Amino acid sequence: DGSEIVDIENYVKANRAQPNEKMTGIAKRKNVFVISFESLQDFVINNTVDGEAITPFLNSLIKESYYFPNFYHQTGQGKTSDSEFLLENSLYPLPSGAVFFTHSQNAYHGTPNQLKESGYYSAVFHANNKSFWNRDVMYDSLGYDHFYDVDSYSVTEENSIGWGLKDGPFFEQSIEYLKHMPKPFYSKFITLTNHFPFTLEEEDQIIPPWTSSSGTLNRYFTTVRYTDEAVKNFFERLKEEGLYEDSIFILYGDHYGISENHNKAMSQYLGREITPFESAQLQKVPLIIHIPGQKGKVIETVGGQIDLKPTIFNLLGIDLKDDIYFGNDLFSKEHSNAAVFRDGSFITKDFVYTKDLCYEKATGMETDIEKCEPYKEKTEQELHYSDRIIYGDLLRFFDKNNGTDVKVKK
Ligand code: GP9
Ligand code: MN
Repeated sequence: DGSEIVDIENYVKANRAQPNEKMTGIAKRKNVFVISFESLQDFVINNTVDGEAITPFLNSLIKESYYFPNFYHQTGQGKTSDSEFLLENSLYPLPSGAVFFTHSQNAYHGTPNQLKESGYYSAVFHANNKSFWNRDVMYDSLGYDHFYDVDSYSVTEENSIGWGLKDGPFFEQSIEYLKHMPKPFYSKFITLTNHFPFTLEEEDQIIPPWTSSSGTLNRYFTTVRYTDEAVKNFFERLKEEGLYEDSIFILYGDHYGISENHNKAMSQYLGREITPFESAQLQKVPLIIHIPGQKGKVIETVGGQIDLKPTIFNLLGIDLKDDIYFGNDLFSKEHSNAAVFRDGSFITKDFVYTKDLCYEKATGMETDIEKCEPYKEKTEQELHYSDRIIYGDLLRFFDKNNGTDVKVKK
């Protein structure tokens, strides 16, 4: 029924952080580039392997961007699609299965739909089959105007590896479409080369694979380095085409790339044991918000992909008002400074809760479970409410959004 939505409405209202007013509208009517980096974890940022920088371009971009070193992925079995779901709705993906498959026909207040009311055109760029992760259906529900899928790209044996078109030609071929795109636009680019099993031909290897016992981790550094270069070239091309100045760039990792099966090699690389406490911290993915003309700043707030949408909307100066969403503006002083994982684990400023144990963040030492208890209850409540919205298709009872005409299906 519709009454459950009232409880949820009250919960999100009570947990709403006032967005940072200094940031409100600083990117008003700018084009938005979201770049979702396949399997990019934060530990490679500002780091080296055998003396070579792994992400030299991102490292330099960070110096002129807002960088969030305590930002976490919150995905489940839906992997990339879950990160997209978090981005577009500020709702959590499901505890099992992929919401892109199981609930693609629900009523959503997707970012593309909502931005339409402010005159934005929206497009996704991803060189895979359109039906992978049921994207073609879900993108309609979210309100995307166009999906540049694999059929929009010239894919040959030479320009492909592993999952398909390499990131270099992917970005290069996207330029032509961008040149003719109605403005302002909201665009999302999903990279592919840095996907397990992280294969790359020798001629594309800017740094060689590492030498640990895990071939997966060894190759990972090489494919991350490749994608970093591809994005560097993309930025150069955007500048050449006059598409850079009037735009903002939201770059983030979609989820982990190196699973716990590679703990031995990871521990060799990081020089410390990979405990459950460390494993939780390894779920950090980079978040870089680049606004041309703005100085660089590191923002230590603990947050996650659930926060992307309200953060972006505040930068664009579009008020989400009383809409139902669980994230908060990452620039807000009132942000809870916490990130909830899909399995019920969570990280706050002071604690890490994972595998039924509570750890002190500063020391990594196990501590009284009571210290984590209040956050544990809130985490469970929040995940439960988000799940209820999806299972009950509850947003169909709730079409309030900023007084705008959000499409409500059925
Ligand atoms: C597939 C790409 C990778 O199109 O998004 O998906 P993943 O396996 O990471 O979910
Ligand atoms: Mn992925």
